[in-house]
Amino acid sequence: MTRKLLCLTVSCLAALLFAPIATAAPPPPPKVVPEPSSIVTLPGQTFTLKPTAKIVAPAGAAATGEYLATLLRKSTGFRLPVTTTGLPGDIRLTLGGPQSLGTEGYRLTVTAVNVDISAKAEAGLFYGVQTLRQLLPAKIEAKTVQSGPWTVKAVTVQDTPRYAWRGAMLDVARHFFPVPQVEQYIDLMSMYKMNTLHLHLSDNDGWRIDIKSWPRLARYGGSTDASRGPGGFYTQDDYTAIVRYAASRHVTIVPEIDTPGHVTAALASYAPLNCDGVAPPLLNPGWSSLCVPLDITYKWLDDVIGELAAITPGDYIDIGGDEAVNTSAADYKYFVNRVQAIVTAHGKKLMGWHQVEAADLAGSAVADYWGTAGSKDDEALAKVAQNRGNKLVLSPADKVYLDMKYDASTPIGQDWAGYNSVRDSYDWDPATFVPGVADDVAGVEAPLWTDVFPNWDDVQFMAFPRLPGIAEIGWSAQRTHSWDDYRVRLAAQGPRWDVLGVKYFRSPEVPW
Ligand code: TNX
Repeated sequence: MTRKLLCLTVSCLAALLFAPIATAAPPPPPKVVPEPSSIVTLPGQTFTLKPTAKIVAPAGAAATGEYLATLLRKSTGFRLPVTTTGLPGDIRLTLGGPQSLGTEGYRLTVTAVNVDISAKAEAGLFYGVQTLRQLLPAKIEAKTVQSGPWTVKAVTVQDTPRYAWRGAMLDVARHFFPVPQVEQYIDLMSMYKMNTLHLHLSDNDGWRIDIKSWPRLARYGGSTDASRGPGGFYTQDDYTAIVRYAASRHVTIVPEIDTPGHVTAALASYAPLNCDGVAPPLLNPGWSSLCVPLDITYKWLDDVIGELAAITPGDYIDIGGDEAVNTSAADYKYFVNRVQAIVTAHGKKLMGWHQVEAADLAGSAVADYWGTAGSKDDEALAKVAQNRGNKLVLSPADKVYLDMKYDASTPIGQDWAGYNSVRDSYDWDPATFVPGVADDVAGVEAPLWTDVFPNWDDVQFMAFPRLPGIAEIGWSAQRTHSWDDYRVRLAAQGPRWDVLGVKYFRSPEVPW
């Protein structure tokens, strides 16, 4: 009775009338990986890319404009000229926006009329383009002309990364993968807003970068691989091509020459590098070490690092430093200190696996942490890094090692760090993984060791679908973290990979 009476008032009747509209759930947000900081859908509006559309980009963003146009031209068949003035119906890139966007953040606004991406810097525009790509139908990824319509639901995205270092590592030493495959990896990682590719260029099984002053390293040391196959190496021009291609996708290359262990290919190539002056055979089984007391060791390293630094625009040279099983603790420390001086003399900063913290590192060094959860020795070295001001890149083996099997039924891969399911690789927080060092974490890295993967299909199968989860850990705010939500967004990537020809694992954890 009271209710009825109350509802005789105007406001109550109005409320009853409009209640269904006011409480209607907004359409679900589009499925983007990594999850943006904020994504709001504008109900009822859709943008359609027409054959007459242009890409509007100021001079400072012409490269991103061309990148986007190249991507869209293949599948739409549209001309999509890149110009500096636009009309309704165009995709417009603008350099500007609030300082809070930083160098990698962007704003993306899609209305029925235009698509607008703005950012403070070109990297931000590039990431806005990656988000737009995922808002378009999956067939936008096709290399041949497909039929539209090319629609995008209206949306406003504002997005900045959690961490500055979002990396992948590819081991091209155990098995060699030529330039086009590395470029494909760069394309796929940058699609998920990763910005650093660490290349493991040398190991026991092979030396993969030509060093002109020591030509046998690549020609002999690179002449086989962990499967006793033919191996291979990058010429310096090849490497430069990779560096340039990476830069065009806002990816920095960090080259690694693993020392003082993991060096059989080098020791086999040059007898004088051995303490006894005798070169071991290629693929000699067991642990190896450079000869720490010999002067030639440092002359050689100065040449190698000097040539590599000269063709590496990034700040870091990675000197490895892991598993120096055949080197005494005293020798190890002396060695890393000397190599650090060489790296510095060539204008670079040192990066290494976290064991390098046993030496006297400068504050600018970065440690790649590959310890597993709760490993006290490793955590102690992370503390050393923290006290020195060294930043940590987290690559925990029991979370993100992409050479670990997904589960017991995975036909290829390793399991010494356990199985890394799709969920495992996503469901962790870099701020708490190593206790007490949250502020010293620069970001994450997903290593793909190729000891047991001779084929590129194997690499793709191990990386996908785990790599995008690690990209999301690096990019997205912790408050957005949700496995239940993520697995649905991840599933939406499958059709894109199908079109791109990526050989991914159709994990039963993901609702494909
Ligand atoms: C450990 S992780 C290694 C690599 C192997 C990998 C295999 C690290 C720094 N060293 O040499 O390829 O395990 O999972």
